[in-house]
Amino acid sequence: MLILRSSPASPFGRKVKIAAAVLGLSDKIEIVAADTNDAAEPLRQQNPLGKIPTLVLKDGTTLFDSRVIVEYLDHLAGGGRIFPTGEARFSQLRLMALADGLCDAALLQVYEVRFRPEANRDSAWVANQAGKVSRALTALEISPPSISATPLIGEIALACALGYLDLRFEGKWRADHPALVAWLDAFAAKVPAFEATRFKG
Ligand SMILES: N[C@@H](CCC(=O)N[C@@H](CS)C(=O)NCC(=O)O)C(=O)O
Repeated sequence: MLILRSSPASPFGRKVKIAAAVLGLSDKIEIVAADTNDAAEPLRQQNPLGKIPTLVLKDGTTLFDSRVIVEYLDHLAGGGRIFPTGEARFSQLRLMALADGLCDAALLQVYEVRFRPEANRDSAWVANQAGKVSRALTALEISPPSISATPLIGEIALACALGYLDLRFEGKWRADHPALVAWLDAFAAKVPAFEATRFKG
């Protein structure tokens, strides 16, 4: 059994869970919750960065980050399933980079509120992070990606990024991005794992 260290609300962990479901590997992965703030967490030995998701292999070695884990799962499933080959690979890698970067910028804003006392917060820095999210959404709204018969890694990453904005930013992105809303609805209809992995806490 593989062990996935993650938490239910993590957008990067969700990307791994959806990839596993699409590849038919969910029953080979046990999900073990990890608290990234707990200094006693074995996670810090499993991944020196102390970040989730981290995948523990059968021999005890570990893989991180989410980009490496999803590529490993694709390899286990025979390869070339959610990571296309040829030129198409690079448009999916670029889309994943954009979606993951959007998530990073969103997460940093959440952490600013969660971990920094209000008096110490830097509004210009937060606005800089918000700008990354906003520009990424604008670029995606102008040219929404395809949704492949078997969802590809960039598409999965984008769905998780938008899901994270729904979870932590009250879905405010929806009002100005109708094409992306339609894209996410179509993705959810095609990929049951999207709803199945939604954090309901
Ligand atoms: N690039 C990483 C990002 C992972 C990440 O930022 N995970 C967050 C939770 S969603 C985390 O572990 N935060 C705790 C920390 O940064 O210490 C990936 O793709 O896996």
